[in-house]
Amino acid sequence: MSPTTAGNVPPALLREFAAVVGDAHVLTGDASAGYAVDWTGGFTGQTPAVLRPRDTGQVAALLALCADAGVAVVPQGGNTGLVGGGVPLHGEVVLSVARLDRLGPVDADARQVSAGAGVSLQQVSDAHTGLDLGVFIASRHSATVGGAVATNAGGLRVLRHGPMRAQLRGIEAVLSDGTVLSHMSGLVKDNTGYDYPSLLAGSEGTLAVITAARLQLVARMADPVTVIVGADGPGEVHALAQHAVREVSGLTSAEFFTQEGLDLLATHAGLVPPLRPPTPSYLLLEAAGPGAAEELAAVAADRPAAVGTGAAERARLWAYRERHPEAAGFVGVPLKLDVSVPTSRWARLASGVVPATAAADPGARVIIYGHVADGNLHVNVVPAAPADGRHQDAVFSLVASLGGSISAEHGIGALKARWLPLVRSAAELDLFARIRSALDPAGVLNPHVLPR
Ligand code: 2HG
Ligand code: ZN
Repeated sequence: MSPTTAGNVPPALLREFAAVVGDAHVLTGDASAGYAVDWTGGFTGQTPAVLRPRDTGQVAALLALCADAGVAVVPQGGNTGLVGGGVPLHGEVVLSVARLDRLGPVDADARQVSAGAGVSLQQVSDAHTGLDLGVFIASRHSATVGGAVATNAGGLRVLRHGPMRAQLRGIEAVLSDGTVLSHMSGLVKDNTGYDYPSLLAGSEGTLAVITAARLQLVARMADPVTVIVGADGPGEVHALAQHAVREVSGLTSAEFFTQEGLDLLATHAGLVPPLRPPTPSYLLLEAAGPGAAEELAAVAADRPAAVGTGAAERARLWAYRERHPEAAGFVGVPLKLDVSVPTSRWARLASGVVPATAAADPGARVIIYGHVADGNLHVNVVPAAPADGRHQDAVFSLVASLGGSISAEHGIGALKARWLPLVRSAAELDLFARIRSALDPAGVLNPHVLPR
């Protein structure tokens, strides 16, 4: 049976949902609208109901009802995703994990904490004065643990701590038939079978609904220093970033952006440029610990630079990079293309992607920025020509020719499913489909994300 779509949820099933979570937590009509559109406004769907369970038992009961009825479900966290993977584009029921918001005590010896899927990343970060979450993303106040694990979120400190999967020491999740899986002891050494928490990280809601995670924490940064260095272009940014990776022992971030993005932020968000005169490209570096300021100064050498040490000054410098996701949105609805290549080819990608996009759509506005030490570039395109796939064709072909990936940290979602064969073999896609049908035989979990 193929899963049910929009409007086809019978009233009797809505009553069964309400018997599990209470009437107040089955949202329909206008109350559900905010859950059906993504942050960019680029993905708008519709849903017969938004379900807001309070605990894992309720998630299990709801999923069992949906699987029995063949009703498709889109799990949703903070709804900060950028590839349409968390919104009901085909009339699915939305299962919001927002109310799974229990944050356990921090185990200071293990440096770990258990967090419900609805806890925000900022709340995890705030859980202990001396410890922090290794994953740091601009949407951390809204993005949830469940969504960040499900998409294997990356962000601004991956070069130091890795993505969300690397923070994962255990998971609790519910399969589509209502089976609860729990492995939350957080043991560092535990070779007792398949590492399914790792498999669920990055599964984009297609294999199970993540209800909680056991997370490794890292030492909070001591005396961080932030610097923005002006550069001629991607080649120089890459060389400077590599220098920093080699020589700055406490390096946590190496972030790239351009004058085009800054111009938009200056015009539409009132940001005062960080350096005068402006330069074509910028590299933001952050490091912590003894000697950080001197080591960063040695990388910047005699280039134009702005330095921040106190919290307010660092926040001011970070705003130039952290507000870049908003920049393209000031002039249209952007396509958010998140790609990566081997780090040594990053400058070729950054220099080639704007002309490649212009060849497909000369009027398109293209803003690039990203995580240079990870080989990860964000290509934000505001199309002038119809957004019929030509922009993805142009960008993803270049990426594939450089041996790269069409999704570095945002996932495949609805935006990129069509292009997955560019970077994954038929044998791999077949394996994905076999894993998927083993875990979700009813085919109800996010059926339009990733290939079946
Ligand atoms: C970032 O690095 C995020 O700021 C968002 O991954 C990127 O909006 C985007 O394209
Ligand atoms: Zn990013």
